[in-house]
Amino acid sequence: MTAYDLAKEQFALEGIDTEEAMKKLAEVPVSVHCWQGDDVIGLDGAGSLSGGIQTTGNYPGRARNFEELKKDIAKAFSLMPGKLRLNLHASYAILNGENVDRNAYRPEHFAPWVKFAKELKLDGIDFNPTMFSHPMVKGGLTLSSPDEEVRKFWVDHCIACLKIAEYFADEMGSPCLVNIWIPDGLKDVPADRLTPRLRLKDSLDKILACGYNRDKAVVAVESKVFGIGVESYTVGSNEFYQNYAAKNGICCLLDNGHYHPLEYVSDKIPALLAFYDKLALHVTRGVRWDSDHVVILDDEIKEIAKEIVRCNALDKVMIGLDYFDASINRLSAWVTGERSMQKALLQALLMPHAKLAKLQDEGSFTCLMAESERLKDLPYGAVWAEYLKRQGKEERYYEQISKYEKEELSKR
Ligand code: RNT
Ligand code: ZN
Repeated sequence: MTAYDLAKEQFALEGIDTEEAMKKLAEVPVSVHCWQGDDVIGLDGAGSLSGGIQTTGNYPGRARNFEELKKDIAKAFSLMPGKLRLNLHASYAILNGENVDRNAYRPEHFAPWVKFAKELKLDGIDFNPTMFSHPMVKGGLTLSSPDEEVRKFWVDHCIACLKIAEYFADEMGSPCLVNIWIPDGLKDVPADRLTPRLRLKDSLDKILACGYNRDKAVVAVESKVFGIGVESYTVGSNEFYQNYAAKNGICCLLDNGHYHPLEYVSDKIPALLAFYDKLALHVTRGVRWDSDHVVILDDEIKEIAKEIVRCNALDKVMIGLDYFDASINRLSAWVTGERSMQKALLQALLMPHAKLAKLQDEGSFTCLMAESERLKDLPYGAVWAEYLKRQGKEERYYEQISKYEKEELSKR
């Protein structure tokens, strides 16, 4: 008997079908962010990283152009199990020397990405307007700026992004998530908290009124608690966007680095699912703040995965990764994060949620705790190894990454 056969039997005793779990896992799309590969610098050369976000470290081998980024993504994706999507930022437009600014980007600027995504047989492409690292971010403000010209520029950018998203949806045969995140905020105590929010509201209204196709482009808004240099006030706060999304029939995107350290996105998922058909995630690992560390199999990611599974929301929660670590091999960062997400989902799929929920409802809390702790010892690892085997992936990926580092990254 193999380790998997034994594990299968052991899980069956708990009423869990490991085959079913692996089948479900293989169908859950995870959207992998392109920006881990080049420290969020982008390809449109508009400016150095701004917006209160930061990559730290200067591990050698950063992708410096489209060709290198594609090569790295292809290599990293080849080591990831499961169904993959590519999450692009508008700053990754392929302009080929054309003098065009972000307010006028067109689908053709992303055609090479579509070609690449098709070559990799990806499930779809997701998209993000890039409202940072650009001279039209004035005083740290974009969609909430008091400067009409600045606001219009970024409204037009978002509208351009919606057109590009429709193109992605058509080409890939899968709706494209368009996630709006802005860095707008203030370093010090505001004199007016309302007006910038009203301007943001008006900008969003203008964007949504452009007449985009809601079946093709799924718009989400991503809130934040604070950024570096914008510690005192964030225009697009959680309450602002949740209310905006609810009133306008769009989605919330929850980034688990964007809340106070004792607030948990795992708890927010079921709260929002009580009201929304869909919601989106940026899965990251905040260490003390929104530090964007690589996702590992820690307690919160397990809890997030559990909520998605036990709320029966695998088709409602759009899972995306968002972190950028420049202190370690960037491909390894990608693969470790994606595999951790998959592992967390697998563990969640291998839990007897109905039984545990029943214990909760019966008030059998002693039993609930004892059982929950006992279940932690089930042989998840054997099922994971079997899943990888069936996906044609090896358990160890470091060797391959280190080989790629020697042959490719070290020459950059
Ligand atoms: C920033 C947000 C945002 C970015 C990416 C690059 O705090 O998390 O999602 O990380 O868009
Ligand atoms: Zn994010």
